[in-house]
Formats: sequence, C-alpha cells, structure tokens
Amino acid sequence: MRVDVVSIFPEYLAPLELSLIGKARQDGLLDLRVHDLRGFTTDKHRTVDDTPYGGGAGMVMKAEPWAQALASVAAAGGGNGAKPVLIVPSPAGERFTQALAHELAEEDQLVFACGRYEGIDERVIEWAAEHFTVRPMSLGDYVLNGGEVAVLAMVEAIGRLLPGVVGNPESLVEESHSDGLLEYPVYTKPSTWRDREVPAVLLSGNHGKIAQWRRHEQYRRTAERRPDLLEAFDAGKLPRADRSALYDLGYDVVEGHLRARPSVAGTNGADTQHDAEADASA
Ligand code: 6GU
Repeated sequence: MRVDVVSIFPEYLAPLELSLIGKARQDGLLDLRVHDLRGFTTDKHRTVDDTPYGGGAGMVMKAEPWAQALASVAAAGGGNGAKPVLIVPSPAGERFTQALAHELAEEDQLVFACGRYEGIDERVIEWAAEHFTVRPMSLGDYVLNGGEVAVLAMVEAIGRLLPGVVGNPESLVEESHSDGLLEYPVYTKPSTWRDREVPAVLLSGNHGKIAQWRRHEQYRRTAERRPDLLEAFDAGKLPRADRSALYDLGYDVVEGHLRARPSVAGTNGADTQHDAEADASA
C-alpha cells in the first residue's frame, strides 16, 4: 500500500518509523511518504494560511498550496485504475472505526491531508473530489490541534491490517472491536502477584471453560464500559450460556438484538451487578 501524508509539521509523523509500522516500511509492505505542505508554496514566506472570509477567530489554510500538494501525490501514486482515497482528518468528519480501518486497508493508495488552524479552504475539498474519493474522518468527539496525531492513529490502525505486518494474524481476530465487543482481560506469570490471583479457570486447562469465561468477560466489560456496543451487537444465534450471562448483566434478546432490561435502579453500566442480584433474588 502507498500512503502519502501532507503536513506543515512533517516531523510530527516521525513515530511512523518505529515498531510494527516502521518495520512494515522497511519490509516494503507499506510505502509511506511524508510531504511538507510548505514545499508547495511559491512565495518568499512560504505562506500556507490567511484570514477567514466572513470574519471569526483563527486562520484558514490557503487553497493553492493544497491543490499543488495533492495533485503531486495523486500523480506520484501512479493513477492506475481507482482514484486514491483522500482522508481529511477533522472533528467534523465521519467516525473512524475498526470497520473503516479494514475497508481502507484494501485500498492501493491513501492520502492524508493534515489541516491545522481552523481548517482548509472548502473549495480544495470540492476540487479534490475530481481526483480522489474524499473522506473527512474523525477519531472521536473531541478536538485536536491538527490532523497529525489522528493520522498517526489511523495509519497504525490500517497498517497493522496489511498482510504480513502483524506476525501472527490470529492476534487480529481476538481483539477489541473485531467482533463488536471489548476484549477480555489477560494475565501472565506469576499466578499470584501481591496477593492477587489469576482467575482459576485460566489455570484449569479446560479450553471450553476458558473460552466461555472469556466470552462472558467480554460481555461484562462491554456492558459496563460500552453499553452502546451491546445494543448494536448481533445476538441472533447466541448459545444459551451466553444469553444467560447477558440476562444476568441486565440484557434481554429481542428480535436478535440485545435490549437493556428496564429495572428498578437503572438499566446497565455500573449498576448492572447490583441489578442482576436484585433480579436473581426477586
Ligand atoms: Cl481526525 N482531527 C482533529 N483535528 N481533531 C480531531 C480529530 C481529527 N478527531 C477527533 N478530534
């Protein structure tokens, strides 16, 4: 996969030389290039921003340096067949998810346009649609100073899905979000640490029991931390033991979907344990 990142702070992307992603680049699995937006300016001061039309706080990134930079990376990508995907990191974008990471990992070329200040002149985004599939994307509902940190996150999430980047592809299967649930907790030696024991089932050697325990821990954690994920979870073909575990966490299966059961002291989250006990004794 070819990846181009355009930024006024190319040094910000230095961590992509490290660890798994750095190795993927060395191994030729990922051809990642970082470009300095100021290299595409023509004035003496290498100006990339100006005041906003209509007034308001802050500065807006000028259109022409961006058009020059994007045309350059589009041409460098080879232009064979499909348009490259232009990802514009922005808190106003579509939410970046694991599903999107998988989708983007299938592309030949991704281009990331790191905006700073109040953003990029909107006409660039319109113009870019002639050469790219444009996808404004957000990591979540909070504001960063620029797209660079978001690009570090997105390139890592996408890059690790490329064939050969993660040594053991099985580790991609059993991780948070891959099945719509959070990951189960993990433990390593020693089995007793500062008076705390590893859950006994993990030492039992009973692989069926271990798998079931882990599954239930996934439900428990997801109910506590991310009940929104449980409501979206496909619960159509769950084994009885799973339904029962979910019932204890305060969830019914209704038409293949989990529904938080209305209860006395609230529905789910931190109160779940308490509610389950109340239900059991009722
Ligand atoms: Cl992708 N960019 C910026 N600037 N802020 C963000 C973001 C992206 N995602 C969340 N906040």
